[in-house]
Amino acid sequence: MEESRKMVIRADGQPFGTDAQERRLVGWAADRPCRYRRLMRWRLLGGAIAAALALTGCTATAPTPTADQSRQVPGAASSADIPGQTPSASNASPRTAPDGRPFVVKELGRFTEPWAMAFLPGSDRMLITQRSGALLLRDNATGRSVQVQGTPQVVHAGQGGLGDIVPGPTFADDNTVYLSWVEAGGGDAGAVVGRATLNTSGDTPRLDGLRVIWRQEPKVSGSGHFSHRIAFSPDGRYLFVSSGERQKFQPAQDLSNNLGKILRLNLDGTPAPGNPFAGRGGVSAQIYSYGHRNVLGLAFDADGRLWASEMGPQGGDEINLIKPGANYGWPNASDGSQYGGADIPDHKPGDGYEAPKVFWNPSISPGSLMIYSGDLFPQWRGDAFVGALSGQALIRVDLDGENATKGDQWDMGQRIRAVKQAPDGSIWILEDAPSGRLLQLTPPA
Ligand SMILES: [Ca+2]
Repeated sequence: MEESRKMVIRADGQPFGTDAQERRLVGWAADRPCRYRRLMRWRLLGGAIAAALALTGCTATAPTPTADQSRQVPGAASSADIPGQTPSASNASPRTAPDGRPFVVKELGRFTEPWAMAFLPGSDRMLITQRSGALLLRDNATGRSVQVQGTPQVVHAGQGGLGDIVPGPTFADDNTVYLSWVEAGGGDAGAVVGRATLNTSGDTPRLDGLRVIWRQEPKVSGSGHFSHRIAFSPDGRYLFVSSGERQKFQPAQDLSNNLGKILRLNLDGTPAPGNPFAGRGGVSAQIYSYGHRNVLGLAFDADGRLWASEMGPQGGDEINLIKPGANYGWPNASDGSQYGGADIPDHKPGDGYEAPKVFWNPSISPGSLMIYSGDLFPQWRGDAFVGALSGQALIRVDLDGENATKGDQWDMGQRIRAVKQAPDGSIWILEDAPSGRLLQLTPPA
């Protein structure tokens, strides 16, 4: 059975429990405060894309560690800790629920190893990916989900499979969606991004005209650190993709490939004009920032700055402000250490690497990033929310201009894979589990 297999075998083939990274809840107080760096405000093309940010990683010569997968905690979800209240939904005062949290949690459904979700503009529907390759269209009015046909064949192994799903900037006009997955090639694997038209006119929804528009180059062995998160610039002109270093370390510092990078592309997947290494040609022209390890969260703030969450090695998980052309240090600098404890130089001023705005040690394993702009929780407007995998938590990060500081960390009792803001301002999260819950967070009544 596929599900039970994944509960006991890690991406690297090792059974769970043998890796020091397999952490449970991480104590907030144990974390050191983040360090700040002076940042230059970056304006690009009339300010449409204002900033970039990134993540840092570090290196490790130790043979194992997939930060993501190795931190997995086996076990199906339990709903025992979920208050049954139905949210009131309109009041924004920061009241607390009986359990002390400033939100109540409602279970909306369960999905098999869900990875990403996307609310579809102009409708009461959403798309949810399951890592094994299924794409589901959920009617949020009825709670009913149907499988979308025409999805790509994916390599479902390790951390790989079907990944992100995002409606394109022109979705309201043309139903274009962008998705990422892992494909095989030459005995190796690599992430790709494709786009297609979501056709819901018939009885069965389907993707029409699916075409791959971007690939990780080169494909390499292994099944970790694909990243393959998708985000669009606020002006809708550019496609940003995070591309993990595939647990190969040094590619992140090598500008001749697109691993360990954040890419800035046109909507058709070609390199966007004005990228910092455009003069080098080839895939180098895609690169926006580099020195990344495993960026699983990308989000623009209201002022157009790009923030990213990056999975570090042992410790050293990061929130970064992404700036074009900047080097975020992996595998040469990290506030964490190698698996097994070997040192990696910490970020320090003058080392040539962008330091994180916030870092966690021990790890919380950031698997997603969302910046809140809704009405239901007005006290959190402009703040970032991180879904923590090994941390089994929802984490709030205060954003203030180009600075960030740790806010709240709420124990959710399960690995959190995805965090999104719904059109009504409620916060929806997906658990990372063989039977992962879709949860809705709303203010207490
Ligand atoms: Ca270090």
